[in-house]
Amino acid sequence: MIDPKDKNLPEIDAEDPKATEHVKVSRRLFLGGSAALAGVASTFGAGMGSALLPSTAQAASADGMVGPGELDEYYGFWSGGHSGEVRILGLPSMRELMRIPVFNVDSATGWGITNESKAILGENAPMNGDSHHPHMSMTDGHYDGKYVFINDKANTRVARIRCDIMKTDKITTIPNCQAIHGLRVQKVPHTKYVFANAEFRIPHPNNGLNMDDVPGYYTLFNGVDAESMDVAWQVIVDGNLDNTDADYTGKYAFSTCYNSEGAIDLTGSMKAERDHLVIFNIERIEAAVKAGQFITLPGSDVPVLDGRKGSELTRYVPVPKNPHGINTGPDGKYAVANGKLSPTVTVFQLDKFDALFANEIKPRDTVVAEVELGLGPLHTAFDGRGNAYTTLFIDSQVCKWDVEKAIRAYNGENVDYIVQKLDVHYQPGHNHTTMGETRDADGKYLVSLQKFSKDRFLQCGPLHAENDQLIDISGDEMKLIHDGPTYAEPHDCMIVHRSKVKTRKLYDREDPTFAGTIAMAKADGVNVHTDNKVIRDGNKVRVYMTSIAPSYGMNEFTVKQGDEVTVVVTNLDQIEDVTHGFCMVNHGVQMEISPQQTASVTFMADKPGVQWFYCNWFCHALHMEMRGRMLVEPA
Ligand code: CUK
Ligand code: CUA
Ligand code: CA
Repeated sequence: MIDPKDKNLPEIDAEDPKATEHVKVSRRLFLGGSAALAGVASTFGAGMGSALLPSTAQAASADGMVGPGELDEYYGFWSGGHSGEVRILGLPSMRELMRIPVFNVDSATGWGITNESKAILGENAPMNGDSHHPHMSMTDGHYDGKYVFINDKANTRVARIRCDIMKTDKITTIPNCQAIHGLRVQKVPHTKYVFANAEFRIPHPNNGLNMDDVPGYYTLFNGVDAESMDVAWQVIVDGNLDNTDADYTGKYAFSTCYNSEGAIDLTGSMKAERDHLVIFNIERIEAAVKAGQFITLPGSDVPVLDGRKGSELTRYVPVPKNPHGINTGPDGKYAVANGKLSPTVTVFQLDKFDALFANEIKPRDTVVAEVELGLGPLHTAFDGRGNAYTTLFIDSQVCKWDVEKAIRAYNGENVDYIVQKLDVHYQPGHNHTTMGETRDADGKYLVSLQKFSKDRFLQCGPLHAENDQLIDISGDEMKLIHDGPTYAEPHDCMIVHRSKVKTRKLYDREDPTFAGTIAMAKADGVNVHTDNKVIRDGNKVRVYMTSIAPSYGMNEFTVKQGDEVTVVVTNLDQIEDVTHGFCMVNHGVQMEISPQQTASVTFMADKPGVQWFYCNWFCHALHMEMRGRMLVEPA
């Protein structure tokens, strides 16, 4: 029997050239390991093994091609838009490696179905979501591989994904707000805060008694504590909030606003020639919280500070027109606001913000360039060599431009700051460069995320895939090298060198995601590593079983009709990639149980008779045979 304390698990480093051999050996042992099944398993297993395993674990070749069995150089974290999930792609292959359910229900893994996921989502959590902005935690402006944070615009939430297991581990609903849109992390000294913009202005209190007081509506800028995931503070702003980013000193965060007009309709929100960028002074916000200079709003005890015009916590810089993305360059000198309804980008010099808050200069003095690029600038990325890449939504182009030259041109010099325009297909939103939102921008690849694919792929009915294009930016010229169809609008992505991410191959038996379930088992006197037991507690029945390919530790269990049944499965397999499942047929429940994981699900035994359960993750030559009976005695 496996000792749960045994940490001597086959941890394999993908960078280790011996890794593949090691995995192969483990798999051969596993598939041929049972004497009784050796014939079937080894025949079937050999084929399965060679199909699943790369013959070499080499890195991508320099031309951007990644052959079968070769590993990508970068992890790309993609938002899944209104699918509510996050996806991991490998770059440069653009292969989809994994999906991480976050603000959605996932049948494959049981996210939203298992007790462990419900504990993270909350009992009555909404089951839809709209994720936009995935961003990794940083230390001193470098990705630290710990967490990825993502917003849910649909239900005003912020979630955290643990990168060691690539699963969501915390979800926070932001109070007093509607629609969290922009999200970025504090880059320096480390990600203490996740900055989250609430987009829609609402009355406060929103009790139905003041709905016509439109000028009295407001929205909030939120600082979420990255470790506890509690909302640390909220700041009331003028206008609304769209996107956000932070600087490389840790002192400032800033957000674009497209509705400085405070309008409640489209025409109204396009009236003004300029909206604004709000700059938030983090030190002053923290000091004000400490000094108790805040209010609370009904229904939460989060400190709420007033950052409207005239406040010492904020500054408002006029920016043309309905600006959208705001992006800090990797050298920390500039941030670029993208004009959307103006053909311009606005370049802010970040070291002028101190003087602005000291009232030594005027807000617009922080602007060092405001130059024309083309129609519909939405987002900007950087290559670390002084170039910026801005998506032009209406022109369907990426515009590469030289930031220093743009500043000189803005100052009257006759220089051409536009380096190249490349057609993309079609209507780009976000774009992202490899490591481009950190100090480590390496200028290798640019991903441009298009809202429309039109004629680029085989048709699949009226609903079209989006089109994510990969562009080689390592040379002087941008070169389009790949089209990648994606589902449900990945607004944003971020691209991390694989050296920054260390994921586990097997679960740690002490993993906090199932600590609650283990505690429940202990209270029932059950050791989940050794026991296969049924515990009755009134009309609640808890069924504890182990699993080792290709069988559960229990062939059958008996309950009474009307019982509430909780099935807890612990996967004792120690071999990488041998995930089991548990599905109770006709009961709407199934789940993933990866190696060394414990997972549980609760359902009503409402139908009498024989009810079969089975393993729904292909785990073995005898995977089909991995099944059992729930015997339900009629009421
Ligand atoms: S937003 Cu969608 S293209 Cu939500 Cu970052 Cu700009
Ligand atoms: Cu266990 Cu399939
Ligand atoms: Ca506007």
